[in-house]
Amino acid sequence: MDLADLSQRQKIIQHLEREGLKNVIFTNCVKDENVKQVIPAVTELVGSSCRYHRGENVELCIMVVGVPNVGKSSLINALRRQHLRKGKATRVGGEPGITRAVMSRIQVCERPLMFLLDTPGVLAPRIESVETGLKLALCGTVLDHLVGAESLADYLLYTLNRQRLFGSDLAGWPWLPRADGGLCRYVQHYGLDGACDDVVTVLKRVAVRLGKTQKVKVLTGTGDVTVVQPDYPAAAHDFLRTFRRGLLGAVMLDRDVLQGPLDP
Ligand SMILES: Nc1nc2c(ncn2[C@@H]2O[C@H](COP(=O)(O)OP(=O)(O)OP(=O)(O)O)[C@@H](O)[C@H]2O)c(=O)[nH]1
Ligand SMILES: [Mg+2]
Repeated sequence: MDLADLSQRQKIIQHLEREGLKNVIFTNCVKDENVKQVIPAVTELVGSSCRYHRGENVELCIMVVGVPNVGKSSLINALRRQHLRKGKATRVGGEPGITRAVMSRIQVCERPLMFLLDTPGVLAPRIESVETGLKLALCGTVLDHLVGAESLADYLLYTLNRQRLFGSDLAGWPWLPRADGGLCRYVQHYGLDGACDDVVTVLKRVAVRLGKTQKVKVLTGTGDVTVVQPDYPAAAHDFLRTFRRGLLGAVMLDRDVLQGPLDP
């Protein structure tokens, strides 16, 4: 909830309900926001399901499932912090594939006695479209080098521009209504002159600003010449990392998927 733009919260919930997903709780597992709502909601759901009456065992054992790198292990650790005042029980990390096997059950609550099973992230065997794949990759569900950091940076720039989240009064397209409320977006963050839809130009500026340049020897007819080139891969990685840390502001990648008119 701290990284996604939830201004269309109701539309998101309606969309998920149409897909058969109910009881949505938006959480921030780093700052433990809304995490306390999870156990009462789960207890209520299990209690009201017919499977609950199978035996006399009162303890609950729940499995946490989801795409890679979405925060499954962080949720388990956050629940332990909140309900048991205990530290980390499962490893978390900023790339997919941190949890590699179904782990032994971890206690997250005393009353009701609840255990959670951490599981490795899973993706659907077939991703419906290239764009869905790019969105998933942008969220770090696959390793960046499998898609290519520069291609991902290009898609990120396209998304930010399409949603008009460039964030500067000097932005190159002043005739478009602003959607970002003046937040610090990529134009300010990297000190650009304005919005730009050419990823090479943006990455060049990012590289120069970060001092990520490399000296390359170029063979010419009159001998070797050393030229300074922007380090495009390093700039692309920085652009992606900055976006994933929320420093370019909250973004809702699935904005185009929501039905009905959007608020400006
Ligand atoms: N900003 C933010 N970052 C989060 C949140 N939850 C988790 N993270 C970060 O997301 C990254 C992935 O978290 P994990 O808990 O390892 O994700 P996972 O789903 O267990 O990942 P796998 O085990 O690889 O499938 C880590 O860098 C976490 O710190 C959140 O609510 N907000
Ligand atoms: Mg994990």
